[in-house]
Amino acid sequence: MGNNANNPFLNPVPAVPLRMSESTLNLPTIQRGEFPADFLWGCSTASFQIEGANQEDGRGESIWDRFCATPGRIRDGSDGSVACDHYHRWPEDMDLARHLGVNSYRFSIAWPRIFPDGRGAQPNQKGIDFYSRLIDGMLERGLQPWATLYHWDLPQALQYEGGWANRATMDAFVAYTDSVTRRFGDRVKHWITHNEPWCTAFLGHHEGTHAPGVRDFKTSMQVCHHLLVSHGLAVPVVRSNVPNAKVGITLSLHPIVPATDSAADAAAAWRHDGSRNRWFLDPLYGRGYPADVTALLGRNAPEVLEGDFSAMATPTDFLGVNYYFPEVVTDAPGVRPINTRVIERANAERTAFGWEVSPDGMVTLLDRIQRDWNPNAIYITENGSTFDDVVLPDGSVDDIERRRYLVRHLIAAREALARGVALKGYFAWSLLDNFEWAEGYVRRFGLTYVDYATQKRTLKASGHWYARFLHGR
Ligand code: IFM
Repeated sequence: MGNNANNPFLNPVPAVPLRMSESTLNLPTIQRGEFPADFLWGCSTASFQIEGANQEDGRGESIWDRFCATPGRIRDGSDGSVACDHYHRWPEDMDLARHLGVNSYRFSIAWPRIFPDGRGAQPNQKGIDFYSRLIDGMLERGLQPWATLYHWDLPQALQYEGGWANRATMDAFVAYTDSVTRRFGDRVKHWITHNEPWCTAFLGHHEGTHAPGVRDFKTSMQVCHHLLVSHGLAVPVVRSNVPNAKVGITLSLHPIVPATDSAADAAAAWRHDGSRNRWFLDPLYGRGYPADVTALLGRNAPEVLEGDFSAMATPTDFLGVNYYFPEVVTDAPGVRPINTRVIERANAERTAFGWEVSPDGMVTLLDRIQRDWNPNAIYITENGSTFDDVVLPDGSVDDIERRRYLVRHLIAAREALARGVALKGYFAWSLLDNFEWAEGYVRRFGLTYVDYATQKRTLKASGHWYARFLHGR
């Protein structure tokens, strides 16, 4: 176990006096006991966002290292070279997770630590050793490991060959999957192939605001296709290497709301839903791409080879849903690619990112997923918020808004269960403040405040609340 001696908030779970009482905050009450006994409680992170040590122990360069090194790409000019220094401080971080009372922990494996050049006959042993220690550390603390295979840090060597636009990257992904599931499958039973392929495809290859910074719509559609096919190709590999495996994919999904009652906005909302939600869920659940969206795409539709649709539809054990916000959509003729525009609903509550806060939207979304695609099991694999945290003179962080956000979304989860959604677990994003991609370290999503100058971790009031909730107080 890590060194707990200097960790004032560890052991026992503190009855921290809150600066504002729950009644002052007008928070509805919710208790862990209102959820099924086998409901999974967790928190999530991702390799590039927390690990640092990007040149240590043979790790290869990733597309995000390259992207960060390109001037103007990251808002505060930062990079992931140190991040939360989790590569060295992971025991302390796993102690934190255990302290919260979660029974599962979602992390991702950095492909360039395993195959520095993207592929090879043998994996990098030091990379394997790191994750092996980390996984053992989780198990020692009673945390069920949930591993994501791809959370955006593609080896740069593969990008030189075209990255996800090249079908050969799918084969490299399957080989990497084979390698890590052979080595960790004795201890890790829960595997997520991809995290949020929409972001990799469209932020990375259409808008160019994420690595690798490509701006070409047709390419983004092909990348999206290869991500979904590679998911399907990886699933049987996981199953063959991992006894009793549970495999799924995590999507970023949104309830889509028409801006007005007009028929034009309703049609726009349906088109937008097609590109955001149905484009992913339909092929994963065996229906191929939605015909209305394919028609709209015209020459930008991806090239689909024989066998791709059946690969994409490989049955999974669960669907991971990352829920953050609804999208309000208006008809916008001439706005490429599908004549829609996302607008901001007047007077809506928002996080510091500008994302609308809508716990009801989570209920609507989960209900709709269950009705339209009927997954065996759904896990909220991410849900969380960023606000401008202030460290008070006594060193504490009283993040009232994040606490409210968390409570209200857990109430939404309870409501979804009551409506019959097969919701099996909830992972808060994130255990720690971390590197928020193009926003650098400006945005903080953690239940734990990280002082990046000293690497000191301080549980925020939201984290204290989650711990009390999970410990049944
Ligand atoms: O930080 C990200 C995470 O990597 C993917 N899902 C959304 C989070 C917040 O933007």
